[in-house]
Amino acid sequence: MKHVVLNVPDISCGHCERTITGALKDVPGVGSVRVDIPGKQVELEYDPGQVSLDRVKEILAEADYPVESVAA
Ligand SMILES: [Cu+2]
Repeated sequence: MKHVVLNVPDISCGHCERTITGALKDVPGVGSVRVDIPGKQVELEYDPGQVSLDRVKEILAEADYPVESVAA
């Protein structure tokens, strides 16, 4: 599993958190998802053999939470 932290500036509240975790949790290859609301970041684990980081970014963009940059 790879670990990544994404900067998602549109995160503002618990609703955002639920939308994001809901969009990602059932995606094959995505492990744990953590949303840091004050930090406006999404931290997740994924298996690059099953899902690409580009695909994760696409899913977030489709959920109206575009990724500004990769933090770590
Ligand atoms: Cu919100």
